Amino acid sequence: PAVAAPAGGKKVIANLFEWNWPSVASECTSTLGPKGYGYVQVSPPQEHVRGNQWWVAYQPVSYRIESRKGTRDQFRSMVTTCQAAGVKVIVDAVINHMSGQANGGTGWAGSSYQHYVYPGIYQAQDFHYCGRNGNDDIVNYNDRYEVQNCELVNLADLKTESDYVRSRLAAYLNDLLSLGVDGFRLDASKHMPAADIANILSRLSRSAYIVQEVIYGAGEPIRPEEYTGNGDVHEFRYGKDLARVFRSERLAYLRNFGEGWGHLPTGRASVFIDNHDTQRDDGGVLTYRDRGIYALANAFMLAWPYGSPTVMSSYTYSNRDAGPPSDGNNKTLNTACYSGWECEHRWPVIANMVGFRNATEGTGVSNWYDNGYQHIAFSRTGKGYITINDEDFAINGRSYYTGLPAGRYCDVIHGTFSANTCSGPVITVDANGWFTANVPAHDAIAIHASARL
Ligand code: ARE
Repeated sequence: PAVAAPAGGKKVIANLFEWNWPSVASECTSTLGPKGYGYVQVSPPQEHVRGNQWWVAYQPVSYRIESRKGTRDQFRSMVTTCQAAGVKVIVDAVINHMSGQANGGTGWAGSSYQHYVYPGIYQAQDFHYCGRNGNDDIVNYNDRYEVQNCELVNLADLKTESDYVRSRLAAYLNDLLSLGVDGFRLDASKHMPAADIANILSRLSRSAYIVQEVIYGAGEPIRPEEYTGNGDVHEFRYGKDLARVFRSERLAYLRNFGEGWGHLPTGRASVFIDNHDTQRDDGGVLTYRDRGIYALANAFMLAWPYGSPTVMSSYTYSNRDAGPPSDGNNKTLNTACYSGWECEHRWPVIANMVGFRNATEGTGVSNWYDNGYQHIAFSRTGKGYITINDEDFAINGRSYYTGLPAGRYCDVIHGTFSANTCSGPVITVDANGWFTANVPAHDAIAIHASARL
């Protein structure tokens, strides 16, 4: 059985895309745990085709937990270390398909394979051959049969309606559960009927957090809502809409962002500013390249009570296919933040706003303010307050009504709160719940109950 939303008070997910297992483990201890991240999402851990492109991970050739990111033992020890640091582990699970290379070969861990033959695992009879488009590839996303029975970019498409395939996929997920993982991102969920996923999940040995990748496409027959019975679903409209608001519309429009914009129900939506696909393939979204505006968009996401937020953490790339920093054998190197790796989850604004999210969990929005354009502010009732000024000019000397208890609060956008001290400016809320401050252009101020001096 699946659980719908990340459980517990710490729900923010850090997606350490393509990090190797030893680096994930040390990040859990040094940063993710201390900063209050509840989960880390890791890239696909199973054996995959060889190559230096990042996307080799999305072409399984066996379910051995051995990849360019590390061995089974390293994976197991990473899970243990993260959990000891209070961080749960979500695995990107590729269960819709196997490899897509026309020719066979030897996988990362030495397993031999051919397209449609994975010895001891799957044979030709375990795949769909949709009989369309000359090469069985998906062309028309407006055709449900084609999307769920043809091949996504030539990837051998598993017959998820078959009992054998379902049991094999459940065995893979159960193996990961036996290594201690807490949840799964189900890759390419749109390409599997929701009922097939439900059947596979019914075979899990214990409950797990589930988030499904079903990209909303205008007019497409397969809709994200079909999958909410299985768990959370990525809400791709969130990052696209938010980018448009920041780039060319008005922050004032955000007062009903989320369900009010036709997005998924808040209790089922997994949200992010960008992910590993949209940062490459979707020119509109905000990414690490947008620097300060990207940080502000993440601050809004973490402050706004809609969905379960994931903070993306990227490696630096200049061409779409390039893999992460690796050695001569394509083994992923240990992460070096700010040198080949962007480490957005460590950016002070983003990392400190995780604490804001945790401190305000379960509270609603009140005291909304906007100037009609790019300056907004709101309370998370009784627990926190944020004002974002994305105007090209500073807004000085304005007073804000927070409704918070009187006190001295750390401005976590400009300072880090630890051991009862604030490394940045302190905001004083008066006995009536007001404070007065200057907010520079394209900047913000945020205060919350867990960072009060
Ligand atoms: C690579 C090569 C291909 C080659 C293939 C097989 O690029 O040329 O044919 O290998 O040899 C990733 C990469 C792919 C890569 C693949 C396998 O992005 O480039 O192919 O791994 O190595 C659709 C799906 C959605 C999917 C996106 C990318 O619905 O599920 O396409 N996203 C996930 C992952 C990807 C991953 C895969 C799935 C495959 O997040 O990283 O691919 O495991 C509209 C529709 C969307 C559609 C979108 C793009 O918006 O609404 O549903 O998304 O168009 O087509």
